[in-house]
Order: sequence, then structure tokens, then C-alpha cells
Amino acid sequence: MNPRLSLLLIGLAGLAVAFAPLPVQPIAPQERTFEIDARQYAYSPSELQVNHGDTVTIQLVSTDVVHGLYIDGYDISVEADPGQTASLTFIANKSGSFRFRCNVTCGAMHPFMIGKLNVGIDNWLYRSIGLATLAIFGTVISMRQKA
Ligand SMILES: [Cu+2]
Repeated sequence: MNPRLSLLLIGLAGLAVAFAPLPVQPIAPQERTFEIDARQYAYSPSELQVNHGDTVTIQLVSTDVVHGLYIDGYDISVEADPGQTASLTFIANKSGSFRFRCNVTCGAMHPFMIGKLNVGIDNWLYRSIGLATLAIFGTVISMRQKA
């Protein structure tokens, strides 16, 4: 095959891998419960991964002072008193990455008390593997062309 044509095809394949919508996978919504420890000034865990449609329960446990957890985009929040557990349940019906943060002023570093809620399938991993593979093909082809 003409090497230029091959490179063009690889370029097109790259675009497809990067931007084509993935087929919607039939994942049945689940109920998920996360226990998140809140302390000055971090959440643990600080990143949650759920699928679209899941019913998510967050049990916020405060280990020092009063902390809150507010999820951007969903506009919901919960507050936990010291040593107490507070619970928040919602349906993850919006896809994407949402930041959650403390909405109770808990100290000097309070604005940095943040975490992330990922709703949906983690596409980026697969897409980057696909792109890396194509990049290797492209390199091999252009090297052959020069040889
Ligand atoms: Cu805070």
C-alpha cells in the first residue's frame, strides 16, 4: 500500500479512536456505597468511580471537625459532625467528572479540600491505549518509508 495512504488511514483511525462515541454498554444500574473519611484537609478516598444510573450512597465520616461534601453539577451536599457519619444518596444521572468539595469552612486549607466523582465508563484509558498503538504503527510506517 502507498505509505502516504497508510499514514492517512492511521490518522483517520486515530481520530475515530479519540472522538467516536463508544457503543453504549448495557450496564445494569447498581447500588453503590462509599465510605469517605473527611479530615483536615482531605477526603479519603478522594476519587469515586460509578456508572451512569447507579444509585450512589456516600457515607461521610468526619474524623476531626465538622466537614461537608458538596458535589458540583449535582448541587447536593451533606454535612458530618465530628465523629459522626452522615449519609447522602442520589442517582448518578449525569455523566462526566464532577468535583466535590467541603462546603463547611473547616480551617485555613479548607478551599483545597476537594475530590472527584466520575460518572460513566472510564473511556480515556482505552482511547489512550488505542492512540498509542496507532502512533507506533505510524512511526514504523514512516521509518520504513525513509529506509
Ligand atoms: Cu472545609
